[in-house]
Amino acid sequence: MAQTPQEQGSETLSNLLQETRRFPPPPELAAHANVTSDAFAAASADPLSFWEEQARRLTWERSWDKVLEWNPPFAEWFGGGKLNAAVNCLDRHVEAGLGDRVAIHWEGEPGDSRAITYAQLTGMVCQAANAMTELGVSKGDRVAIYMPMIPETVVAMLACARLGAIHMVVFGGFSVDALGTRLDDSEAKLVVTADGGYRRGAPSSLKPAVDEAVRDRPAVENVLVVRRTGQEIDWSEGRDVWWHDIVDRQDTRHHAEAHDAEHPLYIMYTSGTTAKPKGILHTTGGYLTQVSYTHWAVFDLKPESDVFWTAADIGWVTGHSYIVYGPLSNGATSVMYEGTPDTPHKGRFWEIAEKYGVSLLYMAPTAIRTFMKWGEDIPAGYDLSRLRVLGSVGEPINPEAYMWYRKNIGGDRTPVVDTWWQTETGAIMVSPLPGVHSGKPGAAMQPLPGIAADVVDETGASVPNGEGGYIVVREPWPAMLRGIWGDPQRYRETYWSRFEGLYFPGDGAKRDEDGDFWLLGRVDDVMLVSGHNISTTEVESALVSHPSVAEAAVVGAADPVSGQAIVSFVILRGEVGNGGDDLVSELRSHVGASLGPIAKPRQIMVVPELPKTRSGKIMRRLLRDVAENRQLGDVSTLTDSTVMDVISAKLPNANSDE
Ligand code: 6R9
Repeated sequence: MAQTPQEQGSETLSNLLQETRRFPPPPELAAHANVTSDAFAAASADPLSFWEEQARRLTWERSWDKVLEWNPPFAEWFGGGKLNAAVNCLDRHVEAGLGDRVAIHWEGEPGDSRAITYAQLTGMVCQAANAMTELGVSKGDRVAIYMPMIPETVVAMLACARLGAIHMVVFGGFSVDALGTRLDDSEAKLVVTADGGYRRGAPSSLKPAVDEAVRDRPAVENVLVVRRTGQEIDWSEGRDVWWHDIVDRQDTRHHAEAHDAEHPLYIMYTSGTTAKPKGILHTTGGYLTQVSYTHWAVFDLKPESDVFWTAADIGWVTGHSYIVYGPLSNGATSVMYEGTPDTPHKGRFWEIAEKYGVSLLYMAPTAIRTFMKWGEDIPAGYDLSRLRVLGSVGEPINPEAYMWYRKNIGGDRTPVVDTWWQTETGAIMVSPLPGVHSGKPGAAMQPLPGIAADVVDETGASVPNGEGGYIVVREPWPAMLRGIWGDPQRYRETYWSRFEGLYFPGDGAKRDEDGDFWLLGRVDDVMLVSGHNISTTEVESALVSHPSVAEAAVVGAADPVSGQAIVSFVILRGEVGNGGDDLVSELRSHVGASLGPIAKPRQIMVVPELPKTRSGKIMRRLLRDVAENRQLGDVSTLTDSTVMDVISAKLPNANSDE
């Protein structure tokens, strides 16, 4: 018999792996933590005063008249206030005497490196702002940035912020089509790019994709090109301008105008599952307030002594908030790395962490699982003793990956903060605080102070402890998206129509017996097998907890008998070879033993790679296409579009027990 939604919700929860391990904050960290448990009570008693206090961590040219103006679903934070995001990230630190502090330790993939101080970065950003002005960019214009991970990318973003131009960074791995649709939607007039960047030990070109995308798009007036690799490129006289020709000759001073708190700062496109990508709009004052606060609070940042590293791409919102705006607004010293983790060897990340004495590290579970696959001997060869806090973002972190990260990277000593948020939320929303919470492997724990996140059932009512449902946000928050670029109706429909008056992120969650949050992935990914709700995350975690499995992706495929059947794709750990003849049946039993027989996959295929986005999220819709023998959908936002060919080619003799 069909279940009620409530029954389905709590059942999703009851399937979860039992997790009883707890890791209290290290006493030394707790004793000096930036944020203690008092913050929660203070913030919930008066959230608006709490956010005002955080806004005062920034420098405003004019203070706000009103903290929040809320006309659901449209919010205005700090209305009447004026500030410049670039000044907050740069000039004010120089004025405070920190000009000689390193802002960015940049490491190129071939081994070249640059240490850029706050004074130098300020000068570079002023020069770029002057150059963009010369190219006719002014306040409100859109500027596309299609770049490798080099300092000029940060410089270009901050130059836009300085001018009040709206930046739109497109991940350098995206296809011509993906770039083109974003140029159309944002009507960008300038594209900043490079000849190429280094990836996997070789120059990888960028300029040809821009040439192709811009060919039929006369709205783009100029292409500003950084020389990074020295590759041969085509040149369009009059349109293309070398960065070193125009930027380097500019004045290193630039007078920055203060912009309204609600002035747009950037657009970031998220692909969603179908149709046209959504241009998520972020504005200045509220965004910077929450990004700055969360970076300081969640990582317990001590800017005078910590070295922070977000090992993620700048074309992902994580790069915007925690490579650029969070660390720089806090005056932190950050590491930025251009290339891939296995070039020229699999210890590259740990070599970099050792070289710069990284103390706070932030990365995605997909990277952690890759390191698990390569084996613990690799990080064991480096001195990682400076690390104090490890962060995770982008997907639910499987308990197994959490334990591996904590033990092999964190020396069994560092807290792991599993941070839940989205492009749309702009900044971290749910996360443990390293000096407050006893971490649970796989749990995002609690909404941060000032954030009214909740777990609700189908009707929008809070679920009691011990039950599952949907994560929602009940009150506006400073870094929330202000809309979808050019499409207010889609903004309402996508985020505000599922539950009356509540923001709906689209993720499933459970609240455990202690009231702590566990994120279960996208609601669209929840499978309905013989009338039972099973989350893909849980089956994946069960598979990853088997010693032979490094990564797993699970989808529900149409099945004549059970409605949906569970189909799994697994990547094996390096040391197990092909895993042996009995591997598939062994894995099925392993899942059955962890989660119950209903969760046993119908099919398990061993694959060499999985299709992923720039942030390492598995594109399950493509795997569903494969599992249901359909033509593949849009692959333009895959980091590596050849992966699907490899998987499809494997299918006829797939390692299945069917
Ligand atoms: C920051 C970012 C957002 C989606 C989000 C959720 C998933 C992110 C997570 C997580 C479980 C975490 N997600 N962090 N799921 N635990 N700690 O990733 O933004 O690329 O927009 O993706 O990522 O499904 O809804 P974005």
